[in-house]
Amino acid sequence: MSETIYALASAQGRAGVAVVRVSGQKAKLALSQFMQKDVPTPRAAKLCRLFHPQSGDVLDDALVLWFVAPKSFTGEDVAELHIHGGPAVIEGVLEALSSLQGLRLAEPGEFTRRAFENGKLDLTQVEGLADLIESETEAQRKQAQRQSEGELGALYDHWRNRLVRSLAHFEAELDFSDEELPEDLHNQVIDGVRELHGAIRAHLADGRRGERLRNGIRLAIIGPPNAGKSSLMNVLAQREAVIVSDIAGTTRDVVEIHMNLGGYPLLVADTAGLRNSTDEIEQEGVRRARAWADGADLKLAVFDGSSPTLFDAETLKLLDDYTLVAVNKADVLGDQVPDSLEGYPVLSLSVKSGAGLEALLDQLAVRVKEQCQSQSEGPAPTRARHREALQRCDQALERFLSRDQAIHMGSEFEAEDLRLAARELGRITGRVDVEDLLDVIFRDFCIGK
Ligand SMILES: Nc1nc2c(ncn2[C@@H]2O[C@H](COP(=O)(O)OP(=O)(O)OP(=O)(O)O)[C@@H](O)[C@H]2O)c(=O)[nH]1
Ligand SMILES: [Mg+2]
Repeated sequence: MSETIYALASAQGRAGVAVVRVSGQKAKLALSQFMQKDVPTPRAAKLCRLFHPQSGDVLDDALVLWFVAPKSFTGEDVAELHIHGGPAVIEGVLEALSSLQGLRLAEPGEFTRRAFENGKLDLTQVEGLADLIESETEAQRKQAQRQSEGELGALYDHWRNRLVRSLAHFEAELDFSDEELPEDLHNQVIDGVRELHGAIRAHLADGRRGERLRNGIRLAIIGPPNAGKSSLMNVLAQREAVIVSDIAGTTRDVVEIHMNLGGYPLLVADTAGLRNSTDEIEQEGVRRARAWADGADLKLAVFDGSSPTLFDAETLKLLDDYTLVAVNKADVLGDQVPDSLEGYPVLSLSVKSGAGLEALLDQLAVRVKEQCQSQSEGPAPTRARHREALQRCDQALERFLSRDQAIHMGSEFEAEDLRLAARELGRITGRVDVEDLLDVIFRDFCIGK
């Protein structure tokens, strides 16, 4: 019998309401002792006075919810106490719970672990729930919500079931004679696996959109010194986040800010102006600028409209398909800003007057959306863990299919590849071989901390 656990389910600190959750076989006894009467009707809020089970002192007036196993978050009997959210009230209730025999404080993530172990959630749903709690923008919330509802897990389960069926048919071929099996079974298995392989390939070819949306798009502002990169950064941050000056080479460190652009999360970095310098610290700044730009999802190249060279060579070298080009200080240049540069459309910008800023943000929003939005209707993998398992599944299917064409006969060897592929899909949802994954997934999970 697992122990009964309790913990503050809401955040630490003062608030109007705090929620304490109790889960396990002793939850019913604990709740009735707190209420000094029978537990209320399940799944209906009940306002009642809570007493200390030992001293009989009044603890608080609370809204109590009672859930009977298995219809609860953890799948066990669960009591939820919605108490006043002051530190002393919370402390008093937790202390009173600790005074009851057979109850103990939950480990971080333990409620969710029990929900998983009792089959209430699969691993992708657990991750989706964690992402929902972490989500900061609308698009992130939507993705996390879909995942926590089980959309991604259901897809992988469906694929896994198809593979297991193919495997069963394939193994039947090894064990039975041709006369005992339906005609053309072999080809049916191969066709089914080939089709599934294609679907997994397409799912993987999503350009990491799900992962990007979860982590936020990394945007590097690059360009020559004095172009107005830090000035632009401050406008985006809506505060004086970085130092601006007319001395070329002001910014040295990479400074990052989080931004919500039309519901999509953006991590924007202001970087040192790119130039060859003899100053050791500036050299390091330029090195860091290049490194950040190298790992960025998008780059915004800002050129100095007041500079005689305008398009400096160091920045030109870094332009690629994921770069937006802007010429700043249009207030100085006026209509001399060219429309395009080496095939890149050029945005005319004046951070000082605000001209062109809106167009820049619009263009940026389009690019960010492109990088996050799935091209297919279905859900996208949202973690490296999903992608890596899918890649191993893809490789196993690839081996299976290429070998079959060469030999065209079933063998134990080939069945093993199908088994491997199914196992990799199972690892994503936690259907098989999960022990080594559990700790990693639950460790940082904050529900029930
Ligand atoms: N006229 C004009 N000046 C600007 C504009 N934007 C920025 N500046 C000025 O250009 C100078 C350099 O601005 P910064 O934002 O520090 O430039 P930076 O690109 O960060 O420069 P480094 O950090 O040295 O690489 C400052 O004096 C700004 O006030 C603009 O749109 N028009
Ligand atoms: Mg700067």
